[in-house]
Amino acid sequence: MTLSDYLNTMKDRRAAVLGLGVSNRPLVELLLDAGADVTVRDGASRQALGDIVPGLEARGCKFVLGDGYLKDIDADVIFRSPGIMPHEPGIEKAVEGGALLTSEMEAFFEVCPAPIFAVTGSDGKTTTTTVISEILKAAGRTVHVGGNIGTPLLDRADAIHPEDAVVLELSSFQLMTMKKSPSRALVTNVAPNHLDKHRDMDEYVDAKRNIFQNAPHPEVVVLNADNDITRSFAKSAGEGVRYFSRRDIVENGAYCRDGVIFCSLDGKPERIMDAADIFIPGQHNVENYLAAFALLYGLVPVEAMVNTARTFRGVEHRIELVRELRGIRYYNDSIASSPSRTRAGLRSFREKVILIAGGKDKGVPFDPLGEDIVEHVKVLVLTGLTADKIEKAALDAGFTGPVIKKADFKEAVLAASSAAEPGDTVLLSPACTSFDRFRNFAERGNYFKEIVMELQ
Ligand code: UMA
Repeated sequence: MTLSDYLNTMKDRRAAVLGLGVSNRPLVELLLDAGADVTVRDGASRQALGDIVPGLEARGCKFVLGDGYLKDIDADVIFRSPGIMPHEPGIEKAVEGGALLTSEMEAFFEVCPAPIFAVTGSDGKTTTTTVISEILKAAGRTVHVGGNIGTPLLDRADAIHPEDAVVLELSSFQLMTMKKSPSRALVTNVAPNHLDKHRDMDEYVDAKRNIFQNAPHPEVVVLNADNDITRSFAKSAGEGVRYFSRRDIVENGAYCRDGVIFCSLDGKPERIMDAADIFIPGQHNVENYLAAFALLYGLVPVEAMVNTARTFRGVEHRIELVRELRGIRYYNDSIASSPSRTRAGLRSFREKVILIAGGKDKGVPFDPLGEDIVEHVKVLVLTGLTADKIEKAALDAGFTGPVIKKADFKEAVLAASSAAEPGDTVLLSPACTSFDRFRNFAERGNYFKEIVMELQ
């Protein structure tokens, strides 16, 4: 089915769009263009959603906002945002009444003409998703990257060709109600996560498993052999199971032995490269490459895998290694403009880091970030309008390390650098937007890189 076919089925139908965030904004436009009767429901206020509301109202879109936004959903089709759980009573009631529950991502699976390579997992999925897309590009494919990584693709489906490749990062929230499987699927690892949203760990694990469970199964399903939960997925993953492992030799998939990476199919190993030649540092990145290699081995030339690993420097502004100076590594994670993104950034380092955070307040609480600061931060350097709030969250959570506050961004970076010793990691991951001092996160990240490159 093409996107136009899909949208034609929505003409004159009642569509309830739950949540007007990143995923659903382009969807609402498409549905209005298609002549659907659209009602947006969002827990946020009209004021918080901003200018977009009057613009859509002028086009006939209806709104139910604030408390009670999921009450009395009267719709043929419900499009759920990832952050709104399908077991909300209002949604369950509407589904019992005959409404079809779907999402922007599920609609994309219906209409996508190209093979989909989908990645999920508790950690490492963004880097692995990006590495897969880079390898496919190196192999000459036109690649479209989206999903939880931040880009909805539904409105671009018409520009995707069958010979292209689509690489998606999928969260448990997106997978919960998924009814189709991708062409190739990868689960990096599963560890407790998002238990504030999911009813329990089983629901979270089931959501992850749903990346490959729908028939037909993917032709290849890559699982982490070193992770008990994903290893146990093999029995329900169909015929195409491959593994990746840093510990053991695997018959099908990718593994690392004495610092050398091998890929293997039916027990026939091929030497791929030395793990030390992977440009982006850290054992977790060796795992990310093993996972990507296991997914793509046999489909792309080995040369494309090796060249990518040797040269890909990471995603700009996303845990981007800027420089190593006197044994101190500087990372730019300026894209982390919310506490949840900074928490994810912190968790991608094994060692405690020197964190530079702060910026403009979005009104999101910093308390959960406080816990991660206790666990993952050695020295906390704060700058910007939110410095006091982040300090309070860290101290309330029990942080006992040094806190350095500098009003000036450059001084904050220099202070972080002075506090660092050989072997340390300095991470800019602000947990806030940049709008108190910069035009956007890219400007902030570039300025950080400039300061770091000038360090003597
Ligand atoms: N909303 C409600 N009620 C709720 C939750 C949200 O009304 O219970 C409303 C909010 O007011 C907001 C709207 O729903 O206006 C949308 O919010 P959302 O955050 O659910 O969805 P999107 O903005 O569409 O963003 C989602 C992902 N967010 C979540 O899964 C929570 C984004 O991942 C993703 O990049 C985007 O879709 C792209 O399609 C973010 C994330 O933190 C980065 N993901 C989690 C993670 O990576 O750990 C899963």
